[in-house]
Amino acid sequence: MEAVHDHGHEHHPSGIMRWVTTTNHKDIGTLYLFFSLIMFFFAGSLAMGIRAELFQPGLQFMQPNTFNQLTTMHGLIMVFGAIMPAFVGFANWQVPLMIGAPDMALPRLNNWSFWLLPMAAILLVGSFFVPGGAAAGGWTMYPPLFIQGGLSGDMTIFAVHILGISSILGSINIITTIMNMRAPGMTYMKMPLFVWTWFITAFLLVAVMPVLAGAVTMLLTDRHFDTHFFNAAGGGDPVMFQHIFWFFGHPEVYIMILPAFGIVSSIIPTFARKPLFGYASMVYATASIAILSFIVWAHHMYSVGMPTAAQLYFMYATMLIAVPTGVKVFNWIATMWEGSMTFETPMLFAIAFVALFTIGGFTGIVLAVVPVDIQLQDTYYVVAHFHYVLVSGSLFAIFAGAYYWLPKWTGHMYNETLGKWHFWLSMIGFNILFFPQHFLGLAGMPRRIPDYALQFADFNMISSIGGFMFGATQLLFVIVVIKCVRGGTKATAQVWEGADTLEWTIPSPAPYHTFATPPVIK
Ligand code: CU1
Repeated sequence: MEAVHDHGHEHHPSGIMRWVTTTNHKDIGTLYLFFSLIMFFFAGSLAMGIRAELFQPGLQFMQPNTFNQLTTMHGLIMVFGAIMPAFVGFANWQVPLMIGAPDMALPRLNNWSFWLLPMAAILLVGSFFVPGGAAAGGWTMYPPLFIQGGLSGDMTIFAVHILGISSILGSINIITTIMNMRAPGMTYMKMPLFVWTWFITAFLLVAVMPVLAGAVTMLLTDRHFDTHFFNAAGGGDPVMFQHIFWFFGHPEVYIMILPAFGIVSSIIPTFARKPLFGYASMVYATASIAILSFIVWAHHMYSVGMPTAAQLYFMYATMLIAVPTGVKVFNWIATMWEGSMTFETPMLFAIAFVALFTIGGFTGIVLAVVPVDIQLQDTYYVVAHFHYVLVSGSLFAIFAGAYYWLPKWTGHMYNETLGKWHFWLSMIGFNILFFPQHFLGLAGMPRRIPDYALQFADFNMISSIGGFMFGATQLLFVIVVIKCVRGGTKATAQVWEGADTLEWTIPSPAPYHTFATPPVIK
């Protein structure tokens, strides 16, 4: 019998070929996470350029067109290159472990999903260096501006196509894995919340990435074959692009936040030493947010001249999202309530997430109000709003998850002192950077301009100082990761005192024996 099964040694490529040919979900997760980190620093350095230009009025050390390209590329690369791949990296590492699967359902497709990304990144980053300037249209790629220009716009469009293919393939893999490869006994309502949030996110991606692909394909044919989809002179309608783009764009916001909810819902119970409060309501709230995200898109375009009835509809529908989101915030607070909390770096980032993401949520409700939005649209208030959602929301959750799972991924504890410095400097730098932008927006400072009137000078300088502080602080994170990968204290199987070894596959809510102190049932 032995001989029958002896196929000799399997061939395992080493060096770079290991990473090119890998089908292992952990390897691919690592690839996604490192790719995301590189893109984060590239897009972040563009933001440093933006804050340098806006440090004082009248500086103008770059061409206005270059400044516009910085905002476009900063947005596109952060969204598609940094935030989304980071969450896919978390999914690759954690989803199979959490549901007790040996790997992803489609390992070769998984490899291809990742390796499409560097190709898209080369196109996207390369579009920056070719003649054109069409990429100055902003990350939303609105016509008519985006219809003009040369090669750079085509490269951006093609990059978006490839990124979309990568996202769709990755999502099919995640859905297939979760539906088919759960360990016996792992019913849907026992899955850890991180798995649930990614399950729902994957459906959002499959639904809306083709919509974006359609929108940019129509842009492409408008650019080259005069199809006039969005050209009013040829009978087309530029507003139609905005409708199609935001039908993708609003669910995209939730694609970048639902996995963050899942990460935070994993971390808070561990460091509060209590099971997650309201597990089922968390699942239903996530699903409600996902469904509502499809029917609110035109809140991004109140000023295009929609009828009042449509404006009212989109206003009330948008406000409705605050209900399931509020359920989540209260559940996180209830989880911490009377818990025996400790404040290691993952917990600090998770708590900051709950506090600061909620500020971004509140300003979202402010902006949902039609007459308010008509005043504030295209001002820095909007910039402040979505950076509270995406930086102190998505990014802080990514940091929280990275610190939480680094010991699991590398086998070593990270340096807690450096982690805490990273957290506090990020927390302070972030708020100095973005809080004053609310005031700038309320005072009427428009977004996407390379210069501004004198009355905006003070808050811009404060914002830029916060920006440089926040940017420089992120180098600490790289040091933490490198030190952790290379060595350090061996991580125990338990890792965190609040969670036992079963933490990686336990159903959520966890059975009582998962926690150091059993919860008191009153
Ligand atoms: Cu939206």
